[in-house]
Formats: sequence, structure tokens, C-alpha cells
Amino acid sequence: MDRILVTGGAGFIGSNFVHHVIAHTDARVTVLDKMTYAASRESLDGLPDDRVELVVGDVADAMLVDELVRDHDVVVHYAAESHNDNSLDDPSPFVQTNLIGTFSLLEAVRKHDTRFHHISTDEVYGDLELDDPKRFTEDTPYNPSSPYSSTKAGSDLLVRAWVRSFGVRATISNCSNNYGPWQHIEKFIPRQITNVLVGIRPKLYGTGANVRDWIHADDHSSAVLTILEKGRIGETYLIGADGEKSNLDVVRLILELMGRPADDFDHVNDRAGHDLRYAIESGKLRSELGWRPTYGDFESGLAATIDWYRGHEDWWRSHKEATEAGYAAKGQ
Ligand code: NAD
Ligand code: TDX
Repeated sequence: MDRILVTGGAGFIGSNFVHHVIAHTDARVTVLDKMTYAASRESLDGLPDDRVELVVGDVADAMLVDELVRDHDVVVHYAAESHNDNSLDDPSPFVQTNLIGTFSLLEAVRKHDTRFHHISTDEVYGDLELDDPKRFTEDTPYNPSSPYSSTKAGSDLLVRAWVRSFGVRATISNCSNNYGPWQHIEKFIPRQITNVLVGIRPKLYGTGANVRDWIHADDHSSAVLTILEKGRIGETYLIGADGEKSNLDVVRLILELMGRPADDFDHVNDRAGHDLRYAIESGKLRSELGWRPTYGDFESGLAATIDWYRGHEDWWRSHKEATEAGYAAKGQ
């Protein structure tokens, strides 16, 4: 693992992984990123120039992808359109990047016999009832709900088919909801933190009973590196940190940690097709590969994330107004 190509490495989770790889291995990293609205060059600040290179380009550009894959030992594929609400407004870039982009990478790793790891989401499994004792496992049938999750599910199935039909050396991981620094403020947790910081009441979709299973992005990165180092080719691993919380509880905790009354939020229009609950059973990753999360305590991870947004207003302030205007137009 001398040369790793990380697609989407200037996004929230991909950039976290690049920092993790530089800190914990001797590998050199090339980031391939289209630098969409969701990317941030600052998230790659402080990395050594002689070990990290940024190539601005599209994962769906087959010629560029082929040239880059040829020169790398491993590809870790984070690049995606990632926001459910955007996929409801316009699914087209989701189909293009998440499906065609994954296809072009698979064709290149097939040609050059390159190790491939595909980053995916628990949303491919659809949702669970609030009182369902079961959680998602590697054997749960696919049942995605949104344009976003259906394109991620389709990309997973492409990877599985390329493993079986062409012997591509690939693994897949499906992770639960991430939080931490550098997450775009369109997403739930940073949206509410930055709302409080600028004096807007947090906005909860529907009743707020929906449950998400939270994991810190640092723990996601350590899990992915563990899979690259020890994972079995052809296998899927679910990544989760037993962090189930209702959205209502998360909003109340953010308000409490920021010194605001716990009821100082608004209920707004619900998301169409809103998944009720995600929950991950990550026993396979833990027992087979020995991975453990380090952020056992969501509250302290959240408090650190709040501090980070407080200290990085220069990073998010310029796009706060436009992000909120987009939501306001939908009554959200
Ligand atoms: P993000 O939106 O913050 O970052 C995505 C990155 O991909 C951006 O830097 C963007 O510029 C880049 N990108 C988009 N289209 C591209 C293209 N055509 N070519 C090259 N680069 C392109 O997303 P994120 O939250 O960091 O998610 C990264 C990956 O992790 C995605 O595959 C997502 O499905 C998966 N995932 C996310 C979560 C989560 O909670 N955020 C959970 C599980 C899995
Ligand atoms: O303002 C809001 N109010 C609100 O109640 C927003 C933006 C969201 N929500 C709700 C919707 C969800 O139930 O909060 C929950 C989390 O919403 P998002 O941050 O949009 O995440 P989600 O839709 O769960 O998807 C995330 O986790 C899985 C990532 O965005 C995906 O990329 C990942 O695959």
C-alpha cells in the first residue's frame, strides 16, 4: 500500500481519511476530487506536500481515472453526491457521479488489477421500525428509499458484480451517520450548531422521532484503514458505533451544550420518504478484524464538534445564508 488514490478526498469523510492515512501509514496519497460545492481545500491543510497531491477531476472521466488508477496500488472510493435532500430536488448528479463514476473506477481497477475499497452507507438497507429489535447486518436485503440511497445501492451492486464476474479485488463498507469537523452545514448536526451560532432556531423535520446511528468520522476512518489492511477480498463490512439517537434528542443536546433552552427549536416540513430509523450491527468488523470505535461517548464528541464550528466560522459563514435560503424555500 505505497500509493493510495482517494476519490472525494476533499469532502467531509474523505479528507478525514487522508489525514488518518498520513498519520498512521507511510503511504503517499493522491486525492481525486471534482471540488463540488461540498468540497473544501482547507480540509486538506497541514498535510505534507511530498505525500499528498490533489488532482481536480471527475470520477466519471474514464480517461483521467484510467491514468490515475494505473499509477496507484489501492483506490478508496469516497466521491459521491451525498445529501438526501439535494437528491430529492435534482437526482441527476447523483446518478451521474454515484453510478457512472463508480462504473468508470471499476473498469479501471479491473484493467489494472488494482485493490479497490468502496465506501457506502447503511441507507442502502432502507429503514427499520422504532421498536424493531433487529439491526442492519451484512445479510440485510437492499431496500433503498431515496434517489441518493438508491444510487449508492446501485453502486454497491456494481462492485459486487465486478468482484464475482471479473475477479476485481474489492471490499465494501456500509457506515452509519457520521459527525465531526468539516461536515457541510447542509447536514443535520452542523446545520443546527451553526443555526444556534447565528441566532436561528434549529429546524427539526416532522416530529423528530427519526433515529440515526451516529459515529465520529475519525472512527469511520480507522475502520476503513483496518479493512484495507486486514479485510477479506469480496467481503462487505458494516461500520457503526452503537450511537442510536432520535433527532429530537440530538437537537435538545445541542441546545443544552450551547446554553440554550431545550425547547428553543422549530418543527418544519418533513423530508419526502423520510427513513424512520437506521441501526448498525458491526459485530463482523469487530470480531473478524478487531476494530473498535474510540468515541464511546456521543456527548463529548458532539461538544468537541460544537467547539470546532465555533472556532471555524470563517470556513462556514459565507455559505450559511444561501444554505438556509434553500431550506426556507421548501418550508424547512
Ligand atoms: P461530501 O459531500 O462531504 O463529500 C463528497 C466529495 O466528493 C466532495 O469533496 C465532492 O467534491 C466529491 N465529488 C462529488 N462528485 C464528484 C465527482 N463526480 N468526481 C470527483 N469527486 C466528486 O460527502 P461525505 O459525507 O464526506 O461522504 C463521502 C462518502 O461517504 C460518500 O460516498 C457517502 O455516500 C459515504 N457515506 C457518508 C456518510 C455520512 O454520514 N456523511 C455515511 C456513510 C457513508
Ligand atoms: O435540518 C434538518 N433537520 C432534520 O431534522 C436536516 C438537514 C435533517 N434533519 C433530519 C433528517 C434525518 O433524519 O436529521 C437526520 C439526519 O439528516 P442528514 O444529515 O441529512 O443525514 P441522512 O439523511 O441521515 O444521511 C446521512 O447519513 C447517511 C448522510 O448525509 C449520507 O451521506 C449518509 O449516507
